[in-house]
Amino acid sequence: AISFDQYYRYDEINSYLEELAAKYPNLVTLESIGKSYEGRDMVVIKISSGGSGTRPAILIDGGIHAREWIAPATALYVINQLVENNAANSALTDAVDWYILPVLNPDGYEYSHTEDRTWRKTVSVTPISGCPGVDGNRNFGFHWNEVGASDYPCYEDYAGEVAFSEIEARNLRDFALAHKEQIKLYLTFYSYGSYLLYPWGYTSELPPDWHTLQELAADASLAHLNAGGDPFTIGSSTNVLYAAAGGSDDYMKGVAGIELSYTAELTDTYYGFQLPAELINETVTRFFESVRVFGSYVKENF
Ligand code: 0X9
Repeated sequence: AISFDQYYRYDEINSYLEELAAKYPNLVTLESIGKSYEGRDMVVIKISSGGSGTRPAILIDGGIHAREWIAPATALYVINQLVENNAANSALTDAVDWYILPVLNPDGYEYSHTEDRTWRKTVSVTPISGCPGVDGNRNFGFHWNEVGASDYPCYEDYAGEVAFSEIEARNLRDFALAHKEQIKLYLTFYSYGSYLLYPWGYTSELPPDWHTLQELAADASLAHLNAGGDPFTIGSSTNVLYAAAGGSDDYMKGVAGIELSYTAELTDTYYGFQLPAELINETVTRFFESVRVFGSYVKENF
């Protein structure tokens, strides 16, 4: 059985998803959205109690940055709760569908386990030998490479030679565009620093519906606080963190037209990227209370 006191390898995560699909065929289906650069299947789990694809949906991913291990762990916990604890959480699945991709950068995730714990980027070949990898969250094609990104392959925030140079970003893009009518909220997991961010990351200007984005984030943050978690710093990426274009969050709102788009920077700053495994459980259970708030909002408003 799965537990939340350890970090899992990519194969273990996918085995768990397969186990769920076999055990809960009425609730769970798996879809490979394509292969990663090194040929790993990128698996989205769809959690749906019915409705033939007509219900509003939430798209969640984690782990575009390899070293941010708490991100896939949190996505996995959301899956675990929606599926294996569905009796208690059925209100979240009775009118909303969930698409969850726990590891958006599987090659980098594995590399961070086997070679370099601090790896952030993908692992693709770049024009400079010895400097592989693109920052996946600078690679999306909306105001690409305008600010907070680098042209130099050796840098951590290298945007890539062109927008969507990375197959992982293209796979997520294509999946999101194929389901854009259905998806009402996008939530992407990162660490660290306890932020709940909404667009834009490419400009300090705010989207016209920023008030809705802000209020929903405040509700989600309050639920996290009430569960014993830290309050999140809430605001647009540019205004409360830094300007950085080419993020998946901006793309989902700006191009895919998904109204509600959030980046969650999980955990405080003390341990940085290397959150000890003993702290996974409290981190994911607290954040699940925020996920509940997002789920109820989509259920009630779409
Ligand atoms: O820089 C990032 O990609 C994210 N922070 S992290 O330290 N985990 O790498 C924040 C991304 C916020 N969204 C956009 N700038 N679009």
